[in-house]
Amino acid sequence: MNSSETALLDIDKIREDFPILHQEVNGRPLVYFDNAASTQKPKVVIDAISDYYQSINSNVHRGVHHLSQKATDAFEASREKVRVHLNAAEAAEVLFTKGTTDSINLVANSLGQGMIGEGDEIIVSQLEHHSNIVPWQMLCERSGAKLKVIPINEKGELRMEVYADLLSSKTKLVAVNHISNALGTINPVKEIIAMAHEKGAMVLIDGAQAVPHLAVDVQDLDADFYCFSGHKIFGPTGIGVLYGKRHILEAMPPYQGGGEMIAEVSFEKTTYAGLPHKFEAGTPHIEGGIVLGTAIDYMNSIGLDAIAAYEKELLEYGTAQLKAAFPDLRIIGEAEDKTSVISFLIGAIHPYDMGVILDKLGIAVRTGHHCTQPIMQHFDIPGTLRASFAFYNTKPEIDKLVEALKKAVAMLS
Ligand code: 7TS
Repeated sequence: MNSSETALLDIDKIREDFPILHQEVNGRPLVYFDNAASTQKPKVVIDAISDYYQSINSNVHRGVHHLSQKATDAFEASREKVRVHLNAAEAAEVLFTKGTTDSINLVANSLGQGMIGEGDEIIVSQLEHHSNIVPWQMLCERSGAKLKVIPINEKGELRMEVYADLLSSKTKLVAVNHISNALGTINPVKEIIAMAHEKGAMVLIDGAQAVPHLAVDVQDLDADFYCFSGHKIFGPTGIGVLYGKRHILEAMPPYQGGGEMIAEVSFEKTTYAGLPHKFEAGTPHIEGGIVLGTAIDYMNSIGLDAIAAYEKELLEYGTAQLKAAFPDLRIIGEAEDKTSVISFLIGAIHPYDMGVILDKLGIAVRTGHHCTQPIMQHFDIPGTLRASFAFYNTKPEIDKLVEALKKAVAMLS
């Protein structure tokens, strides 16, 4: 077993699947630690995009001809793959969207047409990405509903006792993430959902950071809505998923009008298509939808349990190495239950300055507020340096990060 191989996964073999990883940046081998922002794509995914255009490219759902039927079959087969992956009860509950942001906006806009109004309350948390805050603020502005916020503790965990107090018969919807992109905190979403349901509220789970790292079962969670983005699970950009329970989606008015989402159109009256098409107006991202299925197959070929176990190893190793190397290290987000994200600061050095030097040394990390300004406000910091690991990352890469940080600290102190 060589240095980058573990008992769990053959990392060298996995890395061969990702062509982009084998390049130099500023004369150094690339170390890609910005996986929470977007993951790299395996060759099977890249090839599947090209195969689509070389063999079956055609518009879906409308044509009687051979190519259209092929494309439609592949698109719908992929919807079924997503259904299985999330353990949804039926494929019609799986809507293709542009991504997590689009999924949340769909729900907010649709519920805003009469299903949430004056006097109602929506609960989000302080751990949310802006895309799970702003659409709800906009809905509140339009509808007169009120936004309530679950605060966090010093470890970056949700304060569940405050959540219990915020819930009431006025709560119509709770919208929280499964895993925080900025801190890696894994939230107790099953408990959050059960508590909301006791008050008769619906729950939307933003799973953008969960689906890349762990197995999700929407029926076991009893989530009313669950969403994620293709580009964060080793698939294409511009495609994502909104899962919703059938009876709720059926009660919701359509979000956008156009082709595909109708049953019959006349100037007197238009009737809408059934699920999932009611929420998929216009030509969808066809190859994105199809290749999302390829990405899911790829993740499953490695194994979600093995991925989670190996990433935990990376998280523990990275945390220990950083702590050992820098006495004035401050890790932001030390939840008991977290994924492979390390957000940190060293001394008084600005994260941006450090990020620029790391880039010169071939290391890609994210610096800033990570679209989670309320978290930064809580910790009273401008932002963090964030290293986020995927299963193709290695311990020797973490060693390189530590060495590069030592150089950066020497230059900037
Ligand atoms: N929710 C969470 C928890 C996220 O991490 C992100 C993106 C989004 C929603 C929005 O996803 P999108 O695909 O619709 O853009 N997170 C990040 C990040 O951490 N750095 O860049 C994007």
